[in-house]
Amino acid sequence: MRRLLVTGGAGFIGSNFVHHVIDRTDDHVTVLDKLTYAGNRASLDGLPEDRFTFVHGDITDAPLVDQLFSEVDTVIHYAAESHNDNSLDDPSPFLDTNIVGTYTLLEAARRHERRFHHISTDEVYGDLALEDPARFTELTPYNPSSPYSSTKAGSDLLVRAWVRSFGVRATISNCSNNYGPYQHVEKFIPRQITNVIRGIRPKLYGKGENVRDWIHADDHSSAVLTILERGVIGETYLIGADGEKSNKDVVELILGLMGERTDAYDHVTDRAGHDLRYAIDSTKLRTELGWTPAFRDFESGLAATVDWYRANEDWWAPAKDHTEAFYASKGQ
Ligand code: NAD
Ligand code: TDX
Repeated sequence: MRRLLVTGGAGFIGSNFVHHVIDRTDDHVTVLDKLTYAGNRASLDGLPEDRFTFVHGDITDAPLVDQLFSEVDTVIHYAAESHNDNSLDDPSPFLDTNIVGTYTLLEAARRHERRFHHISTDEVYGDLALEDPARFTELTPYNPSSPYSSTKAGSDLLVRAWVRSFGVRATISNCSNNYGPYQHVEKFIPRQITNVIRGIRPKLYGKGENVRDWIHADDHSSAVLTILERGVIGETYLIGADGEKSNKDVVELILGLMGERTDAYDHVTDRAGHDLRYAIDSTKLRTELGWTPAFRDFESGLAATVDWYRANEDWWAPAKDHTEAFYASKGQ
């Protein structure tokens, strides 16, 4: 039995990973989460008390981090400010959590000689042209566009430096866009699903031609568990499931699945510096570590996600009104 510390475990992907690990291993999991606007304790309901501990706290709190690192073997670092649009509004918490927070954890990993896995994003590589057949690989140069992605890029580089300079036993994964249940309504897919439930027309930034490479959060979790079990220290692994879709196609799919006319959406003000296209080549993870995604059909994964938001309004409704008020203030 390993003792795992999961930072950001009350967020969308971190909570998915906690359930994934509890269901498939004998490990004990401690979650450290600040419960920002994005964290939701209810996403961790139902976990067995003898295998799960929740600690409400901040990853920049060095004494607390030090104490928790002394009690575990392995740390999986999900905590972040994660939304590009918020980073354009106020970058400051992105610097604190994504940069200073990651630094605080790395120093503790170094002192306590703990195995560390850093969760990151394909956005560190910038964007690709729409018609370009190329995809990101582990060798693509870093070229982040937004305050969010630049702080994630900075955090990746800190991890690499702590591996090389101090021998910290760390791995990094950079994943494409996740979808599935328990995602905050500020993000694209849940925003549009909950808009339709509320009778609001979906909002597409600009022309809606931008492409994202969608992966189900369950597949992200299985990939991270694979890296923890078989990954090589110091290596970076890209995680993706060949799920490229334009935003327009996704909105039309959601509308169709929800029984609405597929043209019943609005074009709104584009995101500043909006990345055109992301696409992941996950050959390294698949061939070297033997990982494969379980979700192969985006439309059925999306249909199950629509069903989840229909059935779990109590989970998302408290955040919906002020999220929409924020977007409305920016013409989005
Ligand atoms: P999220 O915003 O849903 O969750 C973030 C969690 O971190 C929340 O529970 C929040 O309370 C917590 N947190 C924030 N600041 C903290 C702090 N200072 N101390 C402790 N906890 C803090 O984000 P998510 O979508 O689940 O993303 C998780 C990670 O995965 C992030 O590192 C993100 O960069 C990465 N990622 C996300 C995606 C995606 O599509 N969502 C894709 C690739 C990588
Ligand atoms: O209302 C919207 N309309 C719209 O057209 C919203 C909220 C978004 N969009 C567009 C912007 C993007 O092209 O949809 C696409 C997806 O937007 P987000 O859900 O905000 O995701 P993105 O900016 O691509 O970043 C996500 O994937 C990488 C996560 O939020 C990051 O945490 C992760 O690193």
